[in-house]
Parts: sequence; structure tokens; C-alpha cells
Amino acid sequence: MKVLLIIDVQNDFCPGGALAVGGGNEVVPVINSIIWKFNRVVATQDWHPADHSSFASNHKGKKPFDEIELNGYRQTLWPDHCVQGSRGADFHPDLNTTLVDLIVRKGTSSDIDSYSAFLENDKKTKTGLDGYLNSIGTTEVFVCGLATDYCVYYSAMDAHMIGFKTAVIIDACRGIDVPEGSLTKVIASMREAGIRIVESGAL
Ligand code: VGL
Ligand code: ZN
Repeated sequence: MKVLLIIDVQNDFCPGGALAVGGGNEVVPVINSIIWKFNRVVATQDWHPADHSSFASNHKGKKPFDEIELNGYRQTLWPDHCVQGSRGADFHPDLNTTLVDLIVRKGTSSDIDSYSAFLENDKKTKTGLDGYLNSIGTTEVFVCGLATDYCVYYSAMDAHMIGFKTAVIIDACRGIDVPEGSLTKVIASMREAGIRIVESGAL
């Protein structure tokens, strides 16, 4: 049971969006070309209330990409993005969502961020995705989407930690690379953990 996990392919992470990832839109044709190769497809949406604590605008005197301590956790502050129900939170219009079996929305509580599709940033609160994947008999998870160094990275690491054989389809991902160098760093640490880094053409 091979499952494709499409992370946050949303307008706000694509060029012109509030938290645009360089070339973010380029993952869309790649994902569309491989989506039929999997037994099940799960897509996530970053889905924040307007008063979300990861938004710099909700912290007096702070600006995007500043770091703060939030309820005991380090939190990077972001421009307002993926506000629930906004156009920026919609999937990229060209993403073929017809084969998506399950949509998981994350980052929905104001007081905590959620980079991973499995666990919120307290590393305890579950989204429930592990239960879904286990109940359908998932043997392998393939992760793609945006952004490589945040939500893709944390989702892949959690999938691996939960016990799924995990691969990242690297040409179907794009990264933020803030701070600079974080892209190379996360790819190395995923490899080190035992996550396979694969190309879509090899699937
Ligand atoms: C993401 C930063 C803030 C992501 C989401 O999807 O990688 N990054 N929220
Ligand atoms: Zn977010």
C-alpha cells in the first residue's frame, strides 16, 4: 500500500503568494504526472485562523522571519499566509486533486503551529494522519510538495519515526531556504535518518 503525501501545494506558497517558495508552482506538473502511481493520495493544507500565533502581524514589534519563544517552543514568525477560506489557502488551481482520497488541514489552532502532517510543533498533538495510514495498511509513504525545509521535512521525519518506510520525491519539492543553507541541511539529515531521496522519473 503506497501512499503519496502531497504537502501544502497552496497558492500562498507559490509565486505571487504571501509566503512564496521559489519555483513552488513547478512541483504541480511533476505531481500531476505521478499521482496515478499510488494506491492512496493524501494532501495537506496549511489552514490558519487569522489570529494565528505564527504570524508576525500578531506579535507587536516583530517582523516576518524573526524567531520568538512561543509556549516554550522556538517559533519562526511568518507573513500572514494560508488563512482559512482565503484564496491563498486554496490548492494551486492546476493541481489535479481528483485522485486525492483525504485532505488533512493543519495549523488550525491559534496557539500552536504545525509543520508536520502528523504532529503539531509541540511534537505531541496528533493530526490523526497516522491512524488513517495505519488503518488502510500503508507500507510506504512518498512525500512531495512545499516547502522542502519545513513542512515536507517535518512530515517525512515523522512518517519515518512512526515506522513507515519513507521516501521524499525531491524534484516534486521546492524549499524556502531560510536561514540559508537549511535546504542542504535537511536533505542530509533526512538521508542520515534513513529516508530515501528519490526522483519522480525513477518511480
Ligand atoms: C510552511 C512555513 C509556515 C510549509 C507552512 O508549508 O512549509 N512553512 N507554514
Ligand atoms: Zn503555516
